[in-house]
This record gives sequence, C-alpha cells and structure tokens, in this order.
Amino acid sequence: MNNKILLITIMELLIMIFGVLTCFGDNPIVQTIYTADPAPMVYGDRVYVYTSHDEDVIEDNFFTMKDWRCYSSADMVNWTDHGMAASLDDFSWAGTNGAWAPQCISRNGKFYLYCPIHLNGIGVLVSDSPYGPFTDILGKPLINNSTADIDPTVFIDDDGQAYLYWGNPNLYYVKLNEDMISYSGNIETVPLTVAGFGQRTDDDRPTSYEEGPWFYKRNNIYYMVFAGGPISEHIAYSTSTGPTGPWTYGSVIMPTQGGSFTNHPGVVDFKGKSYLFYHNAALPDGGGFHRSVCVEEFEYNSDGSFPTVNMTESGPAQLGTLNPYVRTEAETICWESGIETEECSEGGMNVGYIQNGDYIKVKGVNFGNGAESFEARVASATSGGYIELRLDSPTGMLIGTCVVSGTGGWQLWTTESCEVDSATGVHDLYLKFVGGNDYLF
Ligand code: FUB
Repeated sequence: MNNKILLITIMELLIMIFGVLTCFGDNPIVQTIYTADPAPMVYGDRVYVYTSHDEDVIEDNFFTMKDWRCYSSADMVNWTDHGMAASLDDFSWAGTNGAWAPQCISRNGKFYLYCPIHLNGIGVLVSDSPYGPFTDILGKPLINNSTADIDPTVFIDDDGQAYLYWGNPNLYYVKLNEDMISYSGNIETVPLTVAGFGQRTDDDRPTSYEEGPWFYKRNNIYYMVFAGGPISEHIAYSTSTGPTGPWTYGSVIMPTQGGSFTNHPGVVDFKGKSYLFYHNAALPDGGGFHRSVCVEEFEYNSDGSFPTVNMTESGPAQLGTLNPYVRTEAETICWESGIETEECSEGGMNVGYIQNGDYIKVKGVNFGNGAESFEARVASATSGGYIELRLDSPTGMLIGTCVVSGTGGWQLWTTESCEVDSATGVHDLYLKFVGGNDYLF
C-alpha cells in the first residue's frame, strides 16, 4: 500500500466515522425565542422565513401568539434575525391573541403577508420590503367565512392567477385578483375525499387532511403539502395536474416526530436544492405551545414524488461559506447560547442581554488566506467585557480578543477592534462573551 492510498483510506475512515466533510446547519434554526408555522419565501439571493411566535408565558393553556417574525439566510445554516415583521397591533379588528400561521409572497415590487387571526378571519398586510413595515390597507379581514379560517397559503401560477388556500378542518380556496388584496368569485370548498387526501387512522375526520396547507407548483405538478391527522400531526401531501384539483393523495412525508402535537410544512427550492421547513418542540421547555422552526434538505424522486423526510438536529448542508470580510449583522446566527435579540437604535436588530459565557456560533466562515483584524459595533450600559474569537468550538483556538468598554447606554454605539491571528481557511467562528456578573454589552 503506498502512502497516497493510505491517506485516502484514512480519509475514508474519518468520513465513515464523522460523516461527510460538509458543514451542517443546526436545528432548530432559531434558539432565542419559540417560533412555529414556518413560511419560507425565496427572494433575490436569500430565503426568508416568516414564522409565528409562541410567547414564553402561556395563557389559558392554549396557543399564545401575538406577532409574526422574519428570518433570512443565504446559506441555509446562518440565519439573520429581522425581528417582528408584524403583530396583532397592525390590525384594528384583531384581538389580543391568535397570530397564527402566516405566509408572505412578493408581486409587482410589493410584499403581501397573509395573517390568520384565530376566530377573526384572515387579513393581508402590504409592504414595500420583505422586512416590513406592513400595513393593513383593507382595514378588515380579507376572508371572514367561518371558524375554519386559518393557515393561508398563497401561490401565483405561471398565467398570473393567484390562489389562496386555507382552512382547518375544511380546505377552501379563492382566486385572488392581481392586487392580491381582493378576490373574484366564490369561496370554494375542496372535496376532502380519501383518494384526494388519504385514509385517516381514526374516524374523527373524513381524511388525513388536518390543517396547514402549503400550495405550490413544480415541474407542472401542483402540490398540496399539509399537516395530517390524527394528532399528533404528521406532514403529508397530495398532487394535482391543475391548480384547483382534483387532488390525488401522495404519502406521508414526515412521520409524527418531535414532541409537538402540531406540525406545519413550508417547502421551497433554493439555489438548486429542495427544503422542507417544519416545527417541533426541540428547545428547552418545548411543547405544543412552545414550538421551534427547523429545516431539512431533501431530493424529490424522479417522478416528482416526495421521499420520507425525518427530523434531524443537524439540518441541511451549508450552501457555500460565509464571507467575514463584509459587515455581518451580529444577529446572524447558526447556534447561540444565552443571548437574546432586540430592536437596535441604528436599525434592524442587535444581540443583547449578553452574560459571561454566552456565545454565538457562525457556521462555515471562510477566512481565506488569513484574517488580520476584527471589528464590532458595540454598546454597554455597564463596564462591558470581552469578545473572544474562537475557532470550531466555544473552547477552540483563541484567534483574537476584542475589548468592549462601557459606552454609557445599551443603545449608545461605538466600534471596537482587535488583531486576529491564525485564522485561515474555513472554520465555525464562535463569538464567546466574557466578563463580570452583570449584563455585559
Ligand atoms: O400555530 C397555531 C396553529 O397550530 C397553526 O395555525 C396550525 O397550523 C398549527 O401549527
């Protein structure tokens, strides 16, 4: 055996032991708050995910949900927190709870965010930007048909006709007008047949269709992916040759897993790969009212049918690497421990409530031939602390330490910098926060 083959064999052994030499994202994709009901939207070179938000404090042992959040990523593993996209306060006719599963779509330079408000109907907000601010132009629900008016899913077909499907326990649709805030014709009810939506294993409902429809077209097949029953939900799908059916049941995509009694699909293709977003109860104190959005990469079968997709902690492979030589928002996170995010006085969000030992992991950072310095925009109402820059783990190689001093306020910002040594090639970068007992910066 020559040396080259020995090297290849050792490499193969390492790959067998540690898996392929690829960076994987970490599920759930958000760890700072509980998120649910993911609705991905590809726009430009990023994928945006709109989510509902389970409050920490659960009221009346039921869903406690007051706003909708937005996150985006260019590489499917590092997610930038854009904060609250909209809330119940944006609707004069909404109550104080019930901000359920949304979906956003862009058309003619505008963004339309369809927001179900439990027991109040489905509203539509409009913005010039994917981040908002969003406005309730109608000042009333777009759909207010029945107590089944939840879980809107919107799709614009190649001929320009847009469709809004929604509902639990029924499945309805309307044809939206080009303005996306009105519709023509009647509200149609989709016949829920076993051939269309699958045999249920109990007799609570006629088929396995439960809620959470996700409607789209791919290679001339129309897909209706949905949360199936009985509870605890799984994810399944049906297909059609037309946008309004008839539907043919496919199979279970994601079996019941993950500790939440609901699940909710969102499916997109992005940069040549296919992704299924869903939610589970994976964060500490997780449960049916404390859910977390996750994502898996999958490949359609050659006939367009879905494979089985299981929940993982590792998530999808990273698309490319992260360029550290451009400004990157601190709230761009693959994984974190201890920190929170909040609105920043300089726009967007900032990381805050940092305590000694907290960290942020940024996945797959490409340092190239070597980094020489690090800059951070910082604020501290106390005496600050340190940002330790470490490679590949919170205790990994220290490549630099940035001193943060008090700035006189949590939103009084200054730029600090430090030298960086030995950072070449691709590594996970850990920003490890060190200091006293107070909040640091
Ligand atoms: O998040 C509230 C409800 O739970 C959603 O509308 C359903 O899809 C289920 O996820």
